[in-house]
Amino acid sequence: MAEGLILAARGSLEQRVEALEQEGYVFFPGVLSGEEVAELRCAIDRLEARPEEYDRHTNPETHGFLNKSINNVFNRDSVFLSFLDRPDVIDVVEAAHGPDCHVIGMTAWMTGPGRPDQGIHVDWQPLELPEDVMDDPRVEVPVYISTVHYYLDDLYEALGPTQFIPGSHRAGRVPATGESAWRGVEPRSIICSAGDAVLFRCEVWHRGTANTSDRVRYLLQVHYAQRMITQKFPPYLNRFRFDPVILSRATDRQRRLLGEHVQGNYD
Ligand SMILES: O=C(O)CCC(=O)C(=O)O
Ligand SMILES: [Fe+2]
Repeated sequence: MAEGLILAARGSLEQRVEALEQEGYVFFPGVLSGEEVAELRCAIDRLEARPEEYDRHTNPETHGFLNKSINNVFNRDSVFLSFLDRPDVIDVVEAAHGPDCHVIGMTAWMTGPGRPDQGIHVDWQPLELPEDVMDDPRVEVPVYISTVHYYLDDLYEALGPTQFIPGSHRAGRVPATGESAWRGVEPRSIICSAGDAVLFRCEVWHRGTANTSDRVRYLLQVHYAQRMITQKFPPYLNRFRFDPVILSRATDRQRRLLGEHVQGNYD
């Protein structure tokens, strides 16, 4: 069984940003109340896949397991709006990506029994650098993209927790196929409680693991980036439309995170 990920809560903003930069992830215990977790799970149950928005919904009968992933759920139900800028989490995100950062996606995800292990991967490798360059303490690669996972279950090994290899963003490269450790550090499972969250940078090596339980795992992912990195709101060629009722409920900060920027370079 994989060793558990060290889930140290960091007390200050500086410590949280440092953990994201140095370890590749930062843990936020108890961000959501039990009621919020229950409300989100119900909202996720209600969502229906729209293929033109690149949603997926496969069933055990046809594909061996349930896999429902719905994109940009901030545009589906106003219950998701507050996940654009949860207190504490958003402070770390803005410190890492800059005060003009934005959301590039928000995915609600249900993974059912039979979901297999993912391969160890990075979500994006912004640049590749030789290991000896990465080892030089003067080299600090900016955090270009990060993702926060809001876990909506009490995690245990059989439910298929996410695994991270702490520090592996400093590899300066993507893992080779089948490569399952970096410098002797094995993937560690995030065994946390419903309502906890983890924010991680895109180049940390990680994976989702097999669901060998008889239950469905519920997860909300929010993806953030520096403003210069494009938002991913399909359907493309300007066919994505914000829901006017939901948008009318968004705060100024939430609107900026959704892309309402002041004019800048290239605008
Ligand atoms: O399912 C998970 O816990 C992680 C998923 C993931 O890393 C991905 O799909 O890129
Ligand atoms: Fe991933």
